[in-house]
Amino acid sequence: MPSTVGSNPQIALHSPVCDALQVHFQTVRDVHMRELFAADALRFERFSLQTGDILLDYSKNRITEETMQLLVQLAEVADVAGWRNRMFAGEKINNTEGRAVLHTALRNRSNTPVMVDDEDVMPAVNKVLERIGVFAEQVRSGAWLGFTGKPIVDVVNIGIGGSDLGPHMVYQALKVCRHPRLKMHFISNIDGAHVKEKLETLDPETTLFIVASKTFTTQETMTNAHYARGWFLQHAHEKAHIARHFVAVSTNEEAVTDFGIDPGNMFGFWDWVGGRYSLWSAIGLSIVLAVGEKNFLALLDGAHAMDTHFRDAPLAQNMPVILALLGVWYSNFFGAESQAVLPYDHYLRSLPLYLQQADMESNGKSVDRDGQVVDYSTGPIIWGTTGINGQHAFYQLIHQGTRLIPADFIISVTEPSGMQEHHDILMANFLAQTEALMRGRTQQECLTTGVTPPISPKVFAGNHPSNALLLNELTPYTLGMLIALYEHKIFVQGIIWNLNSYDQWGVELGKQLAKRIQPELVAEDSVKTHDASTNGLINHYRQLRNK
Ligand code: G6Q
Repeated sequence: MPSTVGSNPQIALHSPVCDALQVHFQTVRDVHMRELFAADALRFERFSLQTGDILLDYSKNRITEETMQLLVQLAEVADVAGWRNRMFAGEKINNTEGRAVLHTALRNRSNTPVMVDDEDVMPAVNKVLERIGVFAEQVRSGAWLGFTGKPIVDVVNIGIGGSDLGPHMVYQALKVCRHPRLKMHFISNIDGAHVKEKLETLDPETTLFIVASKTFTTQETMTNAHYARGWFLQHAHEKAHIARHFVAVSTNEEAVTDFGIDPGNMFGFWDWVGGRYSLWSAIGLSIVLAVGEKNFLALLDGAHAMDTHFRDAPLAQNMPVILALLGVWYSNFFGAESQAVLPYDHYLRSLPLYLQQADMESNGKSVDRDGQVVDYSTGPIIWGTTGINGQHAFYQLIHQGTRLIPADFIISVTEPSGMQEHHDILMANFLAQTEALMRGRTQQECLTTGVTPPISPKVFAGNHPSNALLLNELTPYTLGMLIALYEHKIFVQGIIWNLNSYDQWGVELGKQLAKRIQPELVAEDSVKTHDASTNGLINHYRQLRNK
């Protein structure tokens, strides 16, 4: 909970508005949403918002108008609008790395100049986009031929983290737009089983590899890329053939050249694109290959529409801001520790995984942007899966467990497979769950609806908050809007928590330690340089490995 002891009033969660929210919280915490709905026939109209093709219903939250007013004041105290403008303007808001944060420039479809170090980045953004479009068209049309003169059939994206999760999620989501011949594969894991099993299914004559790595030094990606290169050369023999089968997406031209990829087959991006915000850049090459340039541009258009909404709408009617404030309300006042993401859409099944990285790597921090240890909760644990499967697995705990778990329910109104009856059942479940979470079931209702004894385990407290996000249809455009919505939600929460959401030192430490440990696994002598646990495990592995 927020504390005002030793507080810094510049920080939103130490401000008088936060104290006012704390007082207000005491008046709201025990109010049941049933009462709020009973008292206000217009609650849906009051607490829902449409932007473009996305409807957000946030009326099933434990809020009143006063709650939202105070939360908006919290956003004002944090200067969300000022930081937002600084981000869009290319200021170096990633202070620990001295970088601008400009994934919005990658989808700046209105092409207004965006300046970094006195240079407009838009011409370079557009140039790479154009090169990607030309290359993708060659591969898609069948004009780009492999070393034996056959068109490409399989494309393997080798990347990890931000260079994998976004393109993979979007590829799944846009299945209906996919090219009929090209099949994408995503190799991320350093577990040899992943790359080996995948390559066994592929034909080197018709396979194209995209080595996707911002730094081009990530151990997992480079190890898998070298393995793939070796596998390819076993069949193709001539190094000159690599040019037809390996392309790179990176910011590191030197390392790409050292790997043996022609810089002409490299698609660049910039240090102001964070890994987990990079699917809009050349990292999205696998998406363009799969769904074509037109659909990729529609994805960018959708994200740009959300950027425009986020930049221009007043805070109280701003979808990312509202989602962010609700998250802060539950994290910092109700003490909720996690946030469920529940897509009722088979094609969005990887969205929770994608958002896990986007959110938890951005806001999973306990030192603020001024270097101070925070005394309040920051980023929540993000988890979830497709809602309909979750209903038959973990929803029990959300309904009747002891924890408060706010949940985002996501569905599209139109469904593409022509299976309307299936979709109606899906929609009915979507609605039933949000209603059940909100209403619960009283003892009296159990008695009057013929629930058999014992009654008490069948009583549901209800009052569990949820947001419902309805997309008119899952298209490249609405998907772009949806992803950008969450990106900006994460941004707003980072500002309220006074975090730098754009570095990831927690990721770096593990990378460094693994490099140190790797040679120790094959060391002659017993390893003694770590703590007893790590030494014990290393030595256990050494002994068994050497057998
Ligand atoms: C994302 C993170 C991390 C990164 C991977 C891959 O924001 O920084 O997930 O994307 O570690 O890094 P490379 O693209 O440099 O290989």
